[in-house]
Amino acid sequence: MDQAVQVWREGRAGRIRLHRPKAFNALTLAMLQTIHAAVDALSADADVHFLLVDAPERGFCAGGDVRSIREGAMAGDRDAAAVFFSTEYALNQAIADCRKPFVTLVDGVCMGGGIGISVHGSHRIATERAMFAMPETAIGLFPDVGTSFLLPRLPGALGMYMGLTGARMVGADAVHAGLATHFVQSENLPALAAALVQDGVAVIAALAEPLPAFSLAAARPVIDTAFSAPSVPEIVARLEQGHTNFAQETLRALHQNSPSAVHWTFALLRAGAHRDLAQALAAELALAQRVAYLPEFAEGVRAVLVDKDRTPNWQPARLEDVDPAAISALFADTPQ
Ligand code: QUE
Repeated sequence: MDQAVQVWREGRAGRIRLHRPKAFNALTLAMLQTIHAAVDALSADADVHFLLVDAPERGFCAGGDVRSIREGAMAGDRDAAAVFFSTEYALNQAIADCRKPFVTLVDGVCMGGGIGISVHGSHRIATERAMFAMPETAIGLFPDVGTSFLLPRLPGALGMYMGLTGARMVGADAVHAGLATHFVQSENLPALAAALVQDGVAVIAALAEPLPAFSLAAARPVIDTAFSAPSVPEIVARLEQGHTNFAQETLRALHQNSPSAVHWTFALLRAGAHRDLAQALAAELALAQRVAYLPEFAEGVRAVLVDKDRTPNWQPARLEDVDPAAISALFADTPQ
């Protein structure tokens, strides 16, 4: 068994613990396979009332093992992306289909693949240290793991805002945004976990704490106006008219990400509003098999995770220079 994932039964809980601390629990192919087998086995175990996923040493999970996908793609392995992403998305669907309560304790970074392990479950408990984000446009990829279904269903235009900019939802903001379902202080998480194991998921509602205000409440009008625009240039135009500090910071964030990735993410999230989860995952898989072999993805992972210079050489370098026909062509073999 894969040592980066621990699986055991405890009281009423079927427990799954992520344990690859040196990489912020980024999900390897072997981890995905182990988690999926555990979800199947615990779901079928009559003594297990609910599943409980946590990662106490590292908060939660930084994403997928995109470094190894990049290496596979650069080595000419035509199946690298298909094998990894089809395994990951099948797990996301299995979590959504799980007939028992599926509880995640998020006490730190929860990005990309980590969101795919949490948001499709029934109970997502965030502490003030929880940090939810879909930052894939920063590495020349796109929001996947079913978030092309999820993000369009968040309040207002928060999902398009998160998907294009990579904006983080910290602590209670994750609950306001619809990513998490309950909030507790980090110091109370061990007591909540102990009560959960002993008494089951009813304790979550009893021990959840009052929700602090949404830190983005004042920015919602700007977010909703700009990110509901019918095109990327129109989003930029509306932010430029915004003049607030928030609008200017959002523009800066948008311009740091891969311009091509911003465009293909916009198209994916627009279409995702009309898909169910299975259709969204199928569309993501088709797109991932294209995007993982583009220079943009290799360059983004290089700049953020390999060389860590955070100065990617995007091509084209500006949003207005992205060719709409090149973006459309990426969706040529996307189902529905
Ligand atoms: C976008 C991403 C990821 C990211 C950063 C982004 C991602 C991912 C990691 C990551 C972080 C720390 C690690 C690691 C991976 O960072 O998917 O192995 O130690 O896994 O901007 O999509």
